Amino acid sequence: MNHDERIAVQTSGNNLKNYEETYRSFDWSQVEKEFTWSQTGRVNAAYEAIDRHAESGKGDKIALMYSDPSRDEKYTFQEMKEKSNQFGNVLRKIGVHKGDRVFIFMPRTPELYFSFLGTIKIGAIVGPLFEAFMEAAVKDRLENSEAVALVTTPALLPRVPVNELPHLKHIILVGAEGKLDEGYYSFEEEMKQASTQLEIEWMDREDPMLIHYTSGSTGKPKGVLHVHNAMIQHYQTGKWVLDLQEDDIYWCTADPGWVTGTSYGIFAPWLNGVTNVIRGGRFSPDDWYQTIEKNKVTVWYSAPTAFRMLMGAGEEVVKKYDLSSVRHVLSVGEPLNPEVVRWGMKVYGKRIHDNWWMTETGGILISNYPQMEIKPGSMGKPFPGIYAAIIDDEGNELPPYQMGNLAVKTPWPSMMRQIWKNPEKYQEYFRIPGWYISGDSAYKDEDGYFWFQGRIDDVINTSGERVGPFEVESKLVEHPAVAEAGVIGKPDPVRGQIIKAFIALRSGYQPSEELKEEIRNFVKTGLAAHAAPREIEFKDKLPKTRSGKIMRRVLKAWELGLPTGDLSTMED
Ligand code: 6R9
Repeated sequence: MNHDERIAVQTSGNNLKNYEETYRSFDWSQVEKEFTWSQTGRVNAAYEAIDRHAESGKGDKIALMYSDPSRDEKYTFQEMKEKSNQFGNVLRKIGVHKGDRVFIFMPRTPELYFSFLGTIKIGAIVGPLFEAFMEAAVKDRLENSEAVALVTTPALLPRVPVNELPHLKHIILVGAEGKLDEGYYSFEEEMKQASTQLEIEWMDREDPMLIHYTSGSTGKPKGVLHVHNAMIQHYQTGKWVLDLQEDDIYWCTADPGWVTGTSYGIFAPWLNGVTNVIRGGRFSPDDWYQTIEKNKVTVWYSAPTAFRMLMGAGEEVVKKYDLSSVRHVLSVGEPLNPEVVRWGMKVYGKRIHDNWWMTETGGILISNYPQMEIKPGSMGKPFPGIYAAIIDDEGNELPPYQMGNLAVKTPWPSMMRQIWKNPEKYQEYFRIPGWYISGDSAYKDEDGYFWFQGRIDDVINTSGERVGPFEVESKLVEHPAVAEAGVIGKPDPVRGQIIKAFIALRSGYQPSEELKEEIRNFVKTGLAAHAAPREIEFKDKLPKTRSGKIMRRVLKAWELGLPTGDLSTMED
């Protein structure tokens, strides 16, 4: 990586005036006075996100602008308040209580958001699932969480093995027709009968709120539990990282099945009282740019996989649309290749601000801020109130440029509070006292920017040289023939490991031995001889998660003929 390449500050963010100074002086207790518990000692994140604005003069402001190929709807904060109240009443009527788990398994539609907020309002714990999950994935999650209620659609219902889930008593169907069996309810009918007034369940800030399942490299998916207190972090990162301001039109492209789609697709924008754009349906470059143009999106939060696909679709598509409303662009989920950052500058005339966090961290911990120079390829610097470091396996902090465990001093407001019914797994993250161990490897440069290298188990050791797969992948995608690349270490009797690259070619390029040689030389001359992949295999597609992460562990398992582990989050 080039540690000296910098992109100067260009959007002058209004919210965080001076990063360094704020970093020195900020502490989280400064945020708490925003919320009801500063007066009452009790709180509810859904109330703070929606009702608080409806009750303080913003009732008529648009909260949700929803569109998909067949629907186009807008809801004000007042309407969101009423709809979520109604749903809360529906749950109470059928006998759902505080602390019960309510899962939502349906496409991104307004009903998903009403249900999500209504569940939280009555103090139940919400669990959003990707609509693309198949039966085994749905079953694992509902079984482990012992969910009592599920919101879904008739089309998805066949993937819910109801008879094998003894705890699941209530199924609320969105869009059902005709008479329903006992235990099944029509969302529309129940909502019609429900009052728009609701007694909010006032919670302790440490009460559970949300479960996201996330896959590790082995075993079943883990249920990461978040509490109401997380809102402090959602709110403040919304201010300083997303740079949300009163008149913003904000679009986060993530599905609520992924943590980005809840922390930053629901909480951060609404806690800040900002208009939130939600787009259902599938990805297509034209539809996406059109969404920006039509809604006059000002802040756009997406992921490297999407930016790479947009880059692949080329500049001509961009020219068809007016994207001039966009002020601030952000990315999370995977390393953001420098090439993509440069492309963003060239084509959008905007910096793409990378940031780093995880399902387990609940909110952004490291980021590039609008007021800061960007070093392409770096995830940026720790958020005020967060102390991040590179440590060795004994907990010693390492000097600049040494690769090690990316770790964070505990606690912070949105840190997970449990792995559902799995305390041993939870403890593994905190095995070095005082630290959360992320499982990512990274290093820090002398200016305090963090550089991602890979998951700890992805880091390659070839002839004694440690190579981060991301660095090699980033060089590979700079080659004009390469659309995407996944790099793994393959066991080798002489070198320990050799570097193997799986490559999806851009359209118009044919696999050939000459091309392999050319790509290998490109890395050799552009990065380092020891970092050049000795083996290259062309693939039509690389295995990816639904949130767009290249699944290196799957590539590795394929290569070694080993079991691939849990694949429920893999894209079709
Ligand atoms: C929010 C989210 C977490 C893992 C994380 C890391 C990778 C996320 C990244 C990044 C490089 C970034 N990751 N952001 N890698 N640069 N800016 O993605 O949560 O789905 O739980 O994934 O994603 O490996 O440990 P989650």
